[in-house]
Amino acid sequence: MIPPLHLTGSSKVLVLTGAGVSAESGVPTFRGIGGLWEGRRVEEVASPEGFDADPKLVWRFYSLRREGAAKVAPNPGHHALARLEERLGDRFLLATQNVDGLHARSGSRRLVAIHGELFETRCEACSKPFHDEQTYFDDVPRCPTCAARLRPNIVWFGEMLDPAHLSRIGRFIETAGRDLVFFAVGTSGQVYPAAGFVDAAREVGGQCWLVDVDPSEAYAARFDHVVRGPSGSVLPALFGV
Ligand code: BV8
Ligand code: ZN
Repeated sequence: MIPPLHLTGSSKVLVLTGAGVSAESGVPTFRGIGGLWEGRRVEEVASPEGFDADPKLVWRFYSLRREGAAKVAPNPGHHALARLEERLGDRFLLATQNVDGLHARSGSRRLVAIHGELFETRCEACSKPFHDEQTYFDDVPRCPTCAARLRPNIVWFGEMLDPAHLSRIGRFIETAGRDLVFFAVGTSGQVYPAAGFVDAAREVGGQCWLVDVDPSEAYAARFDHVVRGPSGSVLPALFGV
């Protein structure tokens, strides 16, 4: 039973999504794979140390994910978020931890990809990120300008998130104040700083909702409402879109 969501004309909605929102599209979640990939902890592979230790292995990890992500499509949960954005306009903001590009493909525009983009590559030294759907299984690609290594444009464990992203989210929370309705959807709330957004939302008096098929206890305890279920069916019903 989904409690009716009551949005007023002044409600401002901030949504944080995690791997769970792409699960129904067929993208495996981190918790689903037990946090492991080919027997290694994802935190090790997705890190600057991991890239320095074995850049070919890390490019293999992201090349396989590029192949996987290219074969999947947005699900009704992604579409519901794009429709809610259409309805609310600048009273809506979506921060995603996902790098699979599915929110943009479903039409989301007021979107902050706080952990980077799987289909973007950048030079370690000089270049701005560029759209790149290529896979690199044989050797580590080099920058044509300065010959430094090319890397996925992903925020790895131990790396800073883009300060511009964080301040955009912080400003949204501050200006919303008590009008804020915060949703975390399909995330286990283990990775910071994203896992701390709910605390910032509570600070300003916002109402906090968690949507998850199997919410993690510790994270759920920080929310006013917990809706247990798959985002693909919960979000369209909850948002009435
Ligand atoms: C930072 C890109 C520091 C990679 C990702 C030691 C050393 C260094 C840092 C740290 C450290 N200890 C702690 C830290 C901080 C660290 C952190 O939080 N670590 C955790 C593990 C404790 N954070 C960082 O490193 C961040 N940077 O802190 O910088 C710093 C400070 C100053 C100066 C310099 C540096 C950077 C974090 C970003 C890491 N990059 N992604 C890639 O994707 O390859 S994180 C990656 O894992 C994802 O992006 C995502 O964020 C995270 C996985 O989390 P979820 O999305 O929640 O997925 P999960 O599988 O866990 O959960 C899915 C949920 O969905 C489940 O609850 C499930 O029940 C639910 N679900 C499933 N199906 C459905 C569903 N729900 C609804 N419907 C369904 N159908
Ligand atoms: Zn370069």
